[in-house]
Amino acid sequence: MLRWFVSCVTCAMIVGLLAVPAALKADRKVVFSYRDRSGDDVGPGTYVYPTDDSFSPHRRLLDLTLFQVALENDYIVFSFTFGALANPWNAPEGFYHPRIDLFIDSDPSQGRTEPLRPGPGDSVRFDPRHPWDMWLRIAPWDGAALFSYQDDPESSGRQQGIHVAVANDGKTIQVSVPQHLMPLPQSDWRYYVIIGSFDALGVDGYRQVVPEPSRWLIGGASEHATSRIVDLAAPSFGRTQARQLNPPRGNPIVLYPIASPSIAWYWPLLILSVVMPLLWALIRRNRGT
Ligand SMILES: [Ca+2]
Repeated sequence: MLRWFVSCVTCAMIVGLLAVPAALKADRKVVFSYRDRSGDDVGPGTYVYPTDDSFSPHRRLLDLTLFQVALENDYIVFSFTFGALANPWNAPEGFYHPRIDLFIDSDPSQGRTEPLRPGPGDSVRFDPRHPWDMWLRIAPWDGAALFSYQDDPESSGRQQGIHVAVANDGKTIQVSVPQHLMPLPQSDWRYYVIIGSFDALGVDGYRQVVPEPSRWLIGGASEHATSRIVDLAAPSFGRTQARQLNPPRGNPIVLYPIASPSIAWYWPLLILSVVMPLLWALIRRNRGT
């Protein structure tokens, strides 16, 4: 009976592993997908939207719910889905509120552990094990550009050929980067997805966060380690958004990247595939068969 059970589990694992590539067969090939928690557009837990009517309904406009990376024709398409999008000032890209930074660690042997510019926050740092080497800056009014970690902070980055638009669902920002501007995404790439509130007059386009909200400023800042990050792609357990954005007093904010779901998904299977046969052998030995 036990042997039959172990055989079934092993077969299920093999079928599951084979099924993953088959699911990706489409014109647009999704190579990375990450669902972020809904309703956590509150930074470390205390942030509230500015009070001006242009931020109505004062929630969900900066709430990342899904991040995807896909290959389509000659482009790498980065998609950021929000609880809602609005365009009260008629930006040509079709959205106004989100100010998105995507930092990519494609090669752990090189990169930076702090942002090229202090937009996300003066004390924001990145996991030293995963320094970023590419930065995709996204903002309305032609604010999208691709940078390398070796660029000068005053550099304008690479903008030519990058397209930014809102998808038909009305709540997804799609950024298409020509494949000649960056290498093809690999399964071991790590991503830092940072969401702030766009402000043309802010620090690199990030709206300021202060203790009390005002017509144009976000409220809820604490006395220490305040960032301008309203939402962050982060797990619901362990290194959560609240935990990353609330460091112990006197310490910098350290961000941790999200990894390919395939890596996270395979680990339990690999462990199971080792543990189950060992368990089976142990039981057989104790039974003396
Ligand atoms: Ca979210």
